[in-house]
Amino acid sequence: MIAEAVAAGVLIPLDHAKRPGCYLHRSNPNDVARTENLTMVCTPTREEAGPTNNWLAPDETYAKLRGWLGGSMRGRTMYVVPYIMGPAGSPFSKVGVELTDSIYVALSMGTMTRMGSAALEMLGDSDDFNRGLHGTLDVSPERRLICHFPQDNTIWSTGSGYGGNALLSKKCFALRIASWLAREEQWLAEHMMIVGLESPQGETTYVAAAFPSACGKTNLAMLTPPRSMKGWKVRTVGDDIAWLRIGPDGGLWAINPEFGYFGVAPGTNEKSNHNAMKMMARNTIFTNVAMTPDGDVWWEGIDQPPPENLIDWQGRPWRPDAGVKAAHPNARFTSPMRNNPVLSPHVDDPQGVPISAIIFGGRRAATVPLVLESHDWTHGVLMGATMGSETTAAAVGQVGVLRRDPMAMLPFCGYNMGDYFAHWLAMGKLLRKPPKIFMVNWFRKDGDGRFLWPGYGENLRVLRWMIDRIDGRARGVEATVGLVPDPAELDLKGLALSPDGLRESLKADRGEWKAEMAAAGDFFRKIGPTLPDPLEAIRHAIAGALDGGGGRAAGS
Ligand code: GTP
Ligand code: SPV
Ligand code: MN
Repeated sequence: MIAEAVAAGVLIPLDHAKRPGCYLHRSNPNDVARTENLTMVCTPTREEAGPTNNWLAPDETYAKLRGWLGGSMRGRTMYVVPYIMGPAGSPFSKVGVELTDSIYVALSMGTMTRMGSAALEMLGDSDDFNRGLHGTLDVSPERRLICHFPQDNTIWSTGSGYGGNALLSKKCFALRIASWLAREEQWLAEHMMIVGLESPQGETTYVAAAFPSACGKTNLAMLTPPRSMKGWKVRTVGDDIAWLRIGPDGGLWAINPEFGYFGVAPGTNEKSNHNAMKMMARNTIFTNVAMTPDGDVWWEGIDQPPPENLIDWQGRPWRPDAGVKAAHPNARFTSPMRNNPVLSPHVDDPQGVPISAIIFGGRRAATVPLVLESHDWTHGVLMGATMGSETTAAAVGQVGVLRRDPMAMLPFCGYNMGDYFAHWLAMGKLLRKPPKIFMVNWFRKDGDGRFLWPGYGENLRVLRWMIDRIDGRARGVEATVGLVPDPAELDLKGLALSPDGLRESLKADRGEWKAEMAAAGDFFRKIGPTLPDPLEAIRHAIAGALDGGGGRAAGS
């Protein structure tokens, strides 16, 4: 199939001495990221999809897409792609079958999922599988729609060949449809990375983090500890999606349903993510990166000067003074997880790994401190439900616009957002050993627009404070909107950070948080009648405490 894709010009071989088994794919320039405005939840009623999703009526939508798809694969090869999300045989796992006329999609699914006979074996005679139908058509935005039919466990996607629009296992099944199934079956399908943090004493703490697209999940999942933290080991379980269930111990257990990483290339370099650079040294499909004249890859932030005669992501000659980017800002690598040098040995465990902390975070130039701990589960759900983040190139549209992105699931929740919040609260009641919930922000800026916190590997310092809180070694300081670290509780050895800079990054400013809680209130009004009362009650109490100058506002 690779040879066929090369012959068809879908894949361009890279230099196999430098990058064995690696290929470049250039997508249609009109098709370079998820299209949220063309993504639909097709439930019988509009209310089931809720106010944050685009909705279309199922019958009419099936009919319309049937019209577009009819005959569209004539003369093309149709690939039948059976796959498992999750380890084979795990009670967490689910089977899907995607029909696609894109060889790029079929090959990518082979890296991103456990594809092939294992899936057919697991399925057996059952008809309990996700039905995915993907037709590339003529890659016209006029005939592009990504439609989810949760009641039918079905996804039909047309007119796009890119990432989350076309690899139906990923956002479409493992998040939108799975979130629907998870509510029915009392579990959670979340846009979260999963990582194990092993202390020098050999104790491993697992945390799961929900950040919006292109806000740092892959990087956090495979970070290299700072030099001063010898003896700490970071082990990746997942980099994008977590399926979480309540275990026999009453705690939350997580698997990564995927088998590979579809990661953001720009900004990835030896310093920021050494492990990712190693991972993509072989058996990787690069999409929309720039190509060097000697058959290697290049992108902005790779930390190497661009060689002469670079070819840009659209296949055109590029020069540094061209004033345009050589790689698309949403250029990606598709690598097998087995290539990750710090892959967790527990990644195939059928029962998953036990989660001690859930972390919410976004891209916030202001307001949100480096880290904030919630007072309890309900307050933590409020943190997730009201989190904001600046938009990125992972989706079509303006970049850098602040929007509410609850639990990083705004584009991925397959049902009514208010009902989703209620499901989170209900899960909290069922958990006898709930994880702690934190919020983080690696992206706060100073007055000159520079990041206050160095980020990447240094983020382990923040994760260690969380572990100290979980194990009862750190106390934290009450800041009305949550608990922040006492600066003395952070291990800052070997880090060049001014005391002023640290104070600035840890600050929860009363005025900024009043505005934040007001914005949260506006968002809650948009959710409408399905919004659970306890969330509005805590939001109101915090807003009141900020007004009145009181101390602790939220709590059980
Ligand atoms: P999706 O795959 O779209 O869900 O993205 P993601 O959440 O996995 O984000 P990823 O780790 O790929 O990071 C996205 C961009 O943010 C890349 O350009 C990174 O280099 C950059 N980034 C990641 N972590 C940090 C950090 O701690 N600080 C700063 N300043 N940038 C970061
Ligand atoms: C994201 O946008 O969150 C991604 C990339 O992980 S895509 O698969 O295109 O959705
Ligand atoms: Mn993602």
